[in-house]
Amino acid sequence: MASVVFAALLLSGACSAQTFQRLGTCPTLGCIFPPDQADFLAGQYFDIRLEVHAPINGSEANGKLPDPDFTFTIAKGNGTAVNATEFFNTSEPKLERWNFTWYEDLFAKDAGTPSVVNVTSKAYRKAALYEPGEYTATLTYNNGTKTHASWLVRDLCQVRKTKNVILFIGDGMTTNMITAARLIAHKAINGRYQTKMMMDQFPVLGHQMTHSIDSFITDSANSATALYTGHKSTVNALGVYADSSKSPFDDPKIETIAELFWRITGGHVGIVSTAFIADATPAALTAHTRDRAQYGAVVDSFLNGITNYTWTNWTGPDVLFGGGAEQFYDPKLGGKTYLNKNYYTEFANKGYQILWNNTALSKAKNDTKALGIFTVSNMAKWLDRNVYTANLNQSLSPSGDKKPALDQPGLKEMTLKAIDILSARSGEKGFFIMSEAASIDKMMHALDYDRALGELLELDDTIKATIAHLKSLNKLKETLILVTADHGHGFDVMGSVDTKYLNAQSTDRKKRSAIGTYQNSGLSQYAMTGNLTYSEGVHFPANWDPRYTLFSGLGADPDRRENYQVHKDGPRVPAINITEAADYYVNPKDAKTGFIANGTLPMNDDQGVHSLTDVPVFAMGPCQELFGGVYNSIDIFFGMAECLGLGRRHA
Ligand SMILES: *[C@@H]1O[C@H](CO)[C@@H](O)[C@H](O)[C@H]1NC(C)=O
Ligand SMILES: *[C@@H]1O[C@H](CO)[C@@H](O)[C@H](O)[C@H]1NC(C)=O
Ligand SMILES: *[C@@H]1O[C@H](CO)[C@@H](O)[C@H](O)[C@H]1NC(C)=O
Ligand SMILES: *[C@@H]1O[C@H](CO)[C@@H](O)[C@H](O)[C@H]1NC(C)=O
Ligand SMILES: *[C@@H]1O[C@H](CO)[C@@H](O)[C@H](O)[C@H]1NC(C)=O
Ligand SMILES: *[C@@H]1O[C@H](CO)[C@@H](O)[C@H](O)[C@H]1NC(C)=O
Ligand SMILES: *[C@@H]1O[C@H](CO)[C@@H](O)[C@H](O)[C@H]1NC(C)=O
Ligand SMILES: *[C@@H]1O[C@H](CO)[C@@H](O)[C@H](O)[C@H]1NC(C)=O
Ligand SMILES: *[C@@H]1O[C@H](CO)[C@@H](O)[C@H](O)[C@H]1NC(C)=O
Ligand SMILES: *[C@@H]1O[C@H](CO)[C@@H](O)[C@H](O)[C@H]1NC(C)=O
Ligand SMILES: *[C@H]1O[C@@H](CO)[C@H](O)[C@@H](O)[C@@H]1NC(C)=O
Ligand SMILES: CC(=O)N[C@H]1CO[C@H](CO)[C@@H](O)[C@@H]1O
Ligand SMILES: [Zn+2]
Repeated sequence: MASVVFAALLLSGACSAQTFQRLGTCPTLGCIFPPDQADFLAGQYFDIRLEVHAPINGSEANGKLPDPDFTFTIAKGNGTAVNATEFFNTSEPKLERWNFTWYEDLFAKDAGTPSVVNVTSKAYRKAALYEPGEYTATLTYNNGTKTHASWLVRDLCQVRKTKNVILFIGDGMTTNMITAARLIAHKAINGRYQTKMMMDQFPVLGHQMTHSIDSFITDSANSATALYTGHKSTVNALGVYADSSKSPFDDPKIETIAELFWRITGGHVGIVSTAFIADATPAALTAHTRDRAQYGAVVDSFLNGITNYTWTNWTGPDVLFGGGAEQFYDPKLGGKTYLNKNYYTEFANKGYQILWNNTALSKAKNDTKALGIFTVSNMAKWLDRNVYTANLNQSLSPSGDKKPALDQPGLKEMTLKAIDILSARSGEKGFFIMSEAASIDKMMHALDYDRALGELLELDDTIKATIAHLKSLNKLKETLILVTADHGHGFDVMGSVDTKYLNAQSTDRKKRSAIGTYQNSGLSQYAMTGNLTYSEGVHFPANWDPRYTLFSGLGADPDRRENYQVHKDGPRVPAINITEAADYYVNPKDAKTGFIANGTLPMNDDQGVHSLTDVPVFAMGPCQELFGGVYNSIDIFFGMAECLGLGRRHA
């Protein structure tokens, strides 16, 4: 594969390199966003961005100035092409101009020779297509050159079939990780598990493909955009297609499931995550920005909808639970907030109860909107909250007073309370809850597999408790429950490790003899020693530090040292930079008894990376049948939207 790409590169010049792109989804000099192959929900709001590129230097330079007189038409089916301003009954947008630069390949980057592109552009805001069927959008530029985009408005049933949706996202969770979690927390006798994960008991299983629109590996921003809007996008983009302009806020937006659900049906929304709440997976429900790092603006969008832009009648979620206090508290205390405001005050002024710990969460009123922010940064991991509790002793209090955040809820407590509040407040309108186990991904990045699997088991425990709770509230039958992921990480279990033997050896090569594969892998000791009752009833390991651990991991890592033992002092830091440059080496403090394993990642990567694998989708409840089989990440949006009856064939 690599040699084919290289040969093509030699033949056609640097513009076919794929490490860098002039602009993803725009191989020609005329760009239409949404691009070719975009699918829409009938009535879903979206912006259109047109760009005409005039490369000034580099392999594509053609000596032309950017065309200010391009035209844009839309045709429904085989019908006549109509001027877009007429088609959308809007006024002609103003012409914008800018320049941007990019590198054609790594040689150009090393040499510091960027390609400069001069751009003319227009944006049509808040368009919608109501009639199902195919459309052809055509941009005509440079005296007759054309770019066509085929768009499809899917013909979905408009009858609502579910009252509620709960979407669980195990960030970065793969089937391999679920298999490993099952191994350490469920008892098996002679190759037969005696109990199952809750996920294992869902009636419908699907596989979703997670590719980006313009790269085959995705990040969480981009994949959340696909799951929530039905439109694939670019790495780091939240609820927008990425244009080439400098501003991270002017990119063409697409309405999300949360915004649609509220605008169309008046349904109520809850957002729960163990990440800092401005992180991509929660953010993508309301934020629309090219740059997922605009954390302050993301928090503002939870409360006020799209910043400075009238889009829908969004008035904030009923529930917003997670970490990330630094985007809320006063800048005088070190807060990094949007326009230097205190967002606890902003939320309180709009009627939210403000919750800072698990005690307050459990006592919170059910009939009032709630903002629960339980720590600075990401929430504490299950393993630290439940086993290595000394690690909670850090200056992470959500108030910003630099005390420790000792009384943090877990995903389960947050999700169950979200259900109580949304049940009490949404009445006949129903609710949509997104609940994210964020640190499966975060701990996979850190190669801290114990913590990652602990988070996964907490997710499973949360799903189990959610089902029981919905049953007790008599809401299980009217709630579609989906469990899925947004991308994978390279991870699997290939055997076991005799850590006692490994720790006793003095050379790296000898330490590797401690690894047992095939018949020497033996059986899981995580549930078999220690407190059996605990592990059988609750399905977490009884012993996180057995002599025989898992030989786990996979290829794309930084340099690190492996001893295959639980990291008792807190989340793992496998590699650190020891020079002025970001040039990462084995962290001398990590896994001291282990052996050095050189990585394959570029030297400036200090953590593991996402992988290509399809990820599982488990479905239970109304419309569960829409989620079986193999399909694309965007189909999850269309499945949820269809089940909630969100399509609209008239303005
Ligand atoms: C499209 O319509 C607008 C407004 O009527 C007009 O200003 C513009 O010139 C038209 N463009 C084309 C290509 O006809
Ligand atoms: C256009 O017309 C052709 C031939 O009549 C037909 O096969 C095709 O389905 C039509 N396309 C659309 C988008 O209606
Ligand atoms: C593009 O860059 C050129 C030279 O760097 C500058 O002269 C020109 O004004 C820029 N154009 C725009 C629209 O920014
Ligand atoms: C970019 O286009 C503008 C307008 O056509 C022109 O004034 C400017 O010189 C161009 N910049 C370059 C670097 O060619
Ligand atoms: C379009 O054609 C005119 C007349 O031939 C020429 O002056 C102009 O440069 C062309 N513009 C582009 C963008 O090709
Ligand atoms: C919104 O408007 C304010 C005030 O005009 C401005 O300071 C801020 O940068 C804008 N924010 C965004 C995200 O555009
Ligand atoms: C929990 O938060 C409340 C305020 O919401 C505060 O009064 C209480 O002291 C906190 N409890 C703990 C254990 O931090
Ligand atoms: C919230 O609702 C749950 C039932 O779903 C109930 O057990 C709990 O007592 C309620 N809490 C308050 C504060 O009303
Ligand atoms: C085992 O777990 C049970 C249930 O959580 C607990 O009550 C008991 O104290 C535990 N026993 C030991 C020895 O840890
Ligand atoms: C292997 O890792 C060690 C420790 O980080 C480093 O010093 C060494 O340069 C690495 N070797 C290669 C080939 O990258
Ligand atoms: C948006 O708000 C909800 C809740 O108040 C209403 O139910 C919707 O009718 C409203 N939608 C529009 C288009 O105003
Ligand atoms: C890019 C980067 O992070 N560089 C840092 C690497 O570590 C050295 C010393 O610890 C710092 O001085 C650099 O800033
Ligand atoms: Zn990640």
